[in-house]
Amino acid sequence: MYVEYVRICTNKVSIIIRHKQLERYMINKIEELLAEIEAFTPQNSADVEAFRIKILGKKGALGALMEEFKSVPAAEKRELGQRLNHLKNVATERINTLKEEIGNAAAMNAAKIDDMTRPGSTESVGSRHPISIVKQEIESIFSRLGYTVADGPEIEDDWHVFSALNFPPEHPARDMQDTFFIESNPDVVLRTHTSSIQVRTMERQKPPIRVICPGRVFRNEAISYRAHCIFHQIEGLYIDRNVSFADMKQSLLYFAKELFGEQAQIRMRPSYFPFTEPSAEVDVSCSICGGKGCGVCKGTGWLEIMGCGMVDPNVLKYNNIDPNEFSGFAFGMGIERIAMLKYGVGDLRLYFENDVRFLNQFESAL
Ligand code: 2NM
Repeated sequence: MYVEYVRICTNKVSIIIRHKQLERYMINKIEELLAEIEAFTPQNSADVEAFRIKILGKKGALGALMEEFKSVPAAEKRELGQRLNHLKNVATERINTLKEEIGNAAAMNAAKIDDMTRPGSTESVGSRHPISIVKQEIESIFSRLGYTVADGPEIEDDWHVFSALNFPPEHPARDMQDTFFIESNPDVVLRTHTSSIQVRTMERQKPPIRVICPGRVFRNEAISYRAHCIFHQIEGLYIDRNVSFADMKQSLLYFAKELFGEQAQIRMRPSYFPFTEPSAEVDVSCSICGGKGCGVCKGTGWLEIMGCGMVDPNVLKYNNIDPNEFSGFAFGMGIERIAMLKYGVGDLRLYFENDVRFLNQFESAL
């Protein structure tokens, strides 16, 4: 019995000793950590974060103490709990302060101006698209001849794109292969030329008419270095009394000289368009070789720049203009093609890719 009592007794004593030791151990540990927190001098925000994890993290020093706190007898819990709380508050506050200080220092460093005479950084400005530059230049040349600029819809109907322009019902341009139609309604088409704007001009206005019509046009074509399903055109129309082929020739010569330089010459070759009769292709003398023949003009000395012709009497009639009283000429050109010749760009697709390394190379006064 006695032996048994002593054993129980020493057990109790050893438990008490163990608790006393644990309490002392924890107080020491808390003091140590408080000292460590005070001495901590991080170099950067990564240091602070590593320190936070070490002290306050899930498996950090505070967590370990909390775990041991569970074994502390109730009588000692009050004092030790206060100490642990104090440690947690000190650590949290210190880490938050350090985070803020380091963040501010980084911002200060980034904004540091070490040379007050250095020029400021410049904003990069965009440049006008080459198609837009050439379009404006062409508009400007014809405006000096008294033309005004007109606009119209890209989604059109059969009348404005084909019928009013004397395209016969079986004309190949009306084929699905060449023209984009709306599936549910074949009367709705994407315009294949900007002549549709001129039909709309004739609807609104009586002669004299002097108008140029720039815009996007759409054709069902395979894309290559020289063709695209979307491209830009400018077409011109001049209707008045006694407008002659000679007037057209002189106007287009003036245009060629303004665009390509005083040395430019033009020639006309017979051609065919449904809306003009007679019709012609206009070539300009090659500005690369001066007409002697080179790679660009394929040895001919000439470059094709546009089509033109005297407005077919049928077109005038369809648009309620009396062909016995009025006559006119019209012309049309692809802006991409003119821009290719002007800038020596070999691949038309560059105009549609919007690569700034390409676009940056163009400058304009306009
Ligand atoms: C071209 C070539 C020749 C043209 C004709 C008309 C209109 F409205 F008077 F009928 N507008 N555009 C025309 C004439 C267009 O482009 C190559």
